[in-house]
Amino acid sequence: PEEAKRQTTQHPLQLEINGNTYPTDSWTNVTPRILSHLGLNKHLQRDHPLSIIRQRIINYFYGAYRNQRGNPLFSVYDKLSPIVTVQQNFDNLLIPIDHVSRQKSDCYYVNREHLLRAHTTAHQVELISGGLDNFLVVGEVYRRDEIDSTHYPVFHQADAVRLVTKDKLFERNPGLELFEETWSGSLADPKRILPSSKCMDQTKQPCHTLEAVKLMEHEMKHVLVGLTKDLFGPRIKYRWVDTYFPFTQPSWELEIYFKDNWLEVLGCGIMRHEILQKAGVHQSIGYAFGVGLERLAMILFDIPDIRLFWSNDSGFLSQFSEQDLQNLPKYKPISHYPQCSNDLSFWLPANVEIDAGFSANDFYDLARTIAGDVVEQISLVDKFKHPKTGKTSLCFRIVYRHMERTLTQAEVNEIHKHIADASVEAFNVQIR
Ligand code: FA5
Ligand code: MG
Repeated sequence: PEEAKRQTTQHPLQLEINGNTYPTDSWTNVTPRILSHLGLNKHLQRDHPLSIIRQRIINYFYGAYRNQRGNPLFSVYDKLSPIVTVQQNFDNLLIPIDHVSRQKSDCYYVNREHLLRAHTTAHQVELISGGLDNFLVVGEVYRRDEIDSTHYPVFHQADAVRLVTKDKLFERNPGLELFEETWSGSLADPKRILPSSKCMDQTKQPCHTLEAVKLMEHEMKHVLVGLTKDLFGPRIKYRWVDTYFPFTQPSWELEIYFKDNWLEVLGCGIMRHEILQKAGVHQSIGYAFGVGLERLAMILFDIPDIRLFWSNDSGFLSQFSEQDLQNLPKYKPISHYPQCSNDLSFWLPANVEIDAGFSANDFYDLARTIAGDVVEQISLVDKFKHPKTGKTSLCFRIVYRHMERTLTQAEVNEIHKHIADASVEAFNVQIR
């Protein structure tokens, strides 16, 4: 009975995640529901709006920064495991030991050492230590939060880091320096994580020269405004707001005017030099930013509710396509009445094949003509050629949904039968 009670009221003694075993402890607060999001990779799912946003951001950076040979400067990491250490998520980024973002009430902890990353910035130091100087990290992040139209406990971020050396930054002004002459080169021990000073300080870090910081700030803001205009068009209304992050100084947020409100879409700043030093970089200055993909996608596609990004409803998913990334349609609200899906299989006449005597579009038109708007979506789910007769068989999945009420299965069956009959009539097919 003790064991049964422990299992229902507490966590198991250990958690098995992605093939790794983690002992649980008093910090463990991940739930099976939250863990079920691991590996869903919505940002990599073909035609998903988050994947479209990911590709638009990556393509923009590929275009904005090229090396002398014309190749993209940035590399992309979009499959890193979301299970990170407290050191990666907080300590490495100089997040004060008493910072609210570390609390159990704000994060999903696997145990006192490991958590589901609360931001993609968690990977910054390991990638810089590995020698990278221009990179993007894309992935889902986990934060304990309410579930409403703009908040969901799992959402996606893209983080970027760009490091530049003195020679590169001052190409046109040789002789200028990145670091103040008076600066000794040593900073407070980055391993000592101090309690927060809780103040927003927009002045430059003491180690940097003003010229270096101003040039980096200018380049970063220019690129981020460029991204914003690439996504939302040249007339988009935006503003920069001073802010505080423990890992950047100075720091800003970019807000975009959307539906009569200013919506914060990203945080950014000049990277704290202690972080670079700890990662083995001593002769560069860097900028970094982190952007929320859902926020961008909601603006870009006019998606009203953040929960829709997790929907498997084909009425939602079928509206987006990565065929033409530059020409993206606005989202059309789907009704909330349930879907009903019926398959229709038939043999094409002898010697007729798809795109040779029969076109799927003709079938779609016919179905629409017969059934009207209760047809939400049709897809060709199977096609094969009979080895003996040489005839082609097609199977179409038709998803029905009424905009104003729940359709009964009997009603759907009747409409479906009409479509089948009309297909026999129009295309001389044989229903299977
Ligand atoms: C961060 O997460 C920082 N790591 C960003 C950063 C990176 C700053 C590198 C400087 C350098 P913040 O918590 O503000 O910052 O989140 C960044 C973005 O994620 C927000 O601007 C917003 O677009 C998105 N975001 C934050 N919380 C949510 C949420 N609950 N739901 C949806 N999107 C969110
Ligand atoms: Mg913020």
